[in-house]
Amino acid sequence: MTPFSADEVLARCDVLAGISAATDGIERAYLTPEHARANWTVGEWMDAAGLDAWQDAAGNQRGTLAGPTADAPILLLGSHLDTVPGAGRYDGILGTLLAIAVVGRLRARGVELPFGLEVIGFADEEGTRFGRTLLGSCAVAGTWQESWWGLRDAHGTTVRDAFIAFGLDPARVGDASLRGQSIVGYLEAHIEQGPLLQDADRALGVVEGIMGARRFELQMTGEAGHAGGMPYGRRRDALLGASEVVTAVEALARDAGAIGTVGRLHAYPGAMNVIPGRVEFSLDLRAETDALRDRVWREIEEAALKAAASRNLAFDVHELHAARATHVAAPLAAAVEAGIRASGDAAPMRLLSKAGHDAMAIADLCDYAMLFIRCKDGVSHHRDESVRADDVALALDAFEATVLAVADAHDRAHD
Ligand code: HGY
Ligand code: MN
Ligand code: MN
Repeated sequence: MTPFSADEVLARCDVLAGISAATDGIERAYLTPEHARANWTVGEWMDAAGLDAWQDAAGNQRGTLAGPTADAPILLLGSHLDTVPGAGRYDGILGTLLAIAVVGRLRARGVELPFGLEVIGFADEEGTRFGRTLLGSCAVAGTWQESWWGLRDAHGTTVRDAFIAFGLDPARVGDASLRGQSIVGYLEAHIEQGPLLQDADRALGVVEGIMGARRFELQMTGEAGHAGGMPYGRRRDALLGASEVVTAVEALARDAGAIGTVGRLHAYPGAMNVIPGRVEFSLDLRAETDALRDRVWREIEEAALKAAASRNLAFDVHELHAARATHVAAPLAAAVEAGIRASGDAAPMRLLSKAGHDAMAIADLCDYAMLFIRCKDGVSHHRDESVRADDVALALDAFEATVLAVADAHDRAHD
């Protein structure tokens, strides 16, 4: 197989797909044995591309290529290596492996850049294990929060204990941060996770910005009771209250042009002949602006309190995650556009990302831009995620040309 080719990138996606805690779709969560194996494997590929591979203090897999001088700035490239449960093989993974291949190609051609390069395979973008997303990229951005040490996974293990079990020292998490360093920007390639490129018959697109998101754990509490004996008028059925919220989420978000999803719901005690006394459920809420997202949340909360009051239930809210809507930096987006043009598309399509990305955390550290790659029927967060090999070849050309365009712009600015 040709080194640093699209075929090699795709074969590596297949290799990583085999590093999974589950067999029905891929599952690779933060600070697990699968995470360690993926980092090790990707580290080998980083080394082969000429990068110095290392794992940082938050478990991100990084590869560094020194710049022309000791004080040269660095351009960051990357995406994430963790997955949702039941994942496909390209979300995050493809962008990380494209970045490594681009570095390999530039080195093989002896290209000299005016900055150093760092490829980062972020360790926790999805928030699969601890609920709070973007832990890896926040560590790199220097925005790690002390309160996250106490977050627990489904088995009650805290982030702190998981760090120690993984061989990381919680006291050193700050070492992962790039704050204070001279950084040119961050570039991320990612599958679109929506159908717009396919519908427009485009292989690639340039991202304009990323929707703001909030995630909540919600709870309705009523009273468990006998499914036969307890008359309707005296029931305090928490699942009926939660169900009203689930449908209100769709109606309110849809009307407002936002997106709301209840992806998880557990009723307790969870028996066929017991009225559900308590329900825990999640809410993922996204919108183009933070103001819109926050307005829709207030409407959802109001609807939930109303449903709770009418059924004599208690409604509780725990916010797990909030990420502001961000916009790409125009000069870096222009480089992505130039990259796509160099790959043969004279008028690149622009899109807003409805999916979250490490770039939204890295936006607190430096400018960013993103390249989107068509995925079949927009399917993602599903085992059937699929990309075309010719699209990946175009993405590789475009991403390499993007780095060269950033270098040109950097040279022009510093001449
Ligand atoms: O959920 C998201 O938007 C991302 O795929 N983590
Ligand atoms: Mn994802
Ligand atoms: Mn992703």
